[in-house]
Amino acid sequence: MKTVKIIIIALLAVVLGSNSYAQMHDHSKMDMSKTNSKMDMASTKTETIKVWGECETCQVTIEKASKVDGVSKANWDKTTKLLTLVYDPSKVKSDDIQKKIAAVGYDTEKYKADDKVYAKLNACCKYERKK
Ligand SMILES: [Cu+2]
Repeated sequence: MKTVKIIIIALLAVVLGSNSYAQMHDHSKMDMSKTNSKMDMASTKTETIKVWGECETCQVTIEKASKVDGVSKANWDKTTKLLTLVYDPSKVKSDDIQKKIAAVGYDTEKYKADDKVYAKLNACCKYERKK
């Protein structure tokens, strides 16, 4: 009985594992076409802006701050420091999103975070500030 359970669990793990892999795989493939069709339909804009930051905590904070009304996608890469935004320009402006990010302590291309807010960031998040 015990062995059966183990086999079932092992099988489940394999099935689930390959499933999520397939989904991830499909997702990346579909992503391009999705973005394109979305652009045609709802006239969304894809924009990449530089946002200064350090780690995963920064990523969470930056992406959370970016997701204002009209933003359908916000992905920040801690290595490249690039934030990819997909948003509806009729609802929100890039500047508004950048202001939100600056408000939580992160410098963007156009807006600088308040020194006081920056000072309150976690030690690991103290990125090197732009001049
Ligand atoms: Cu951080």
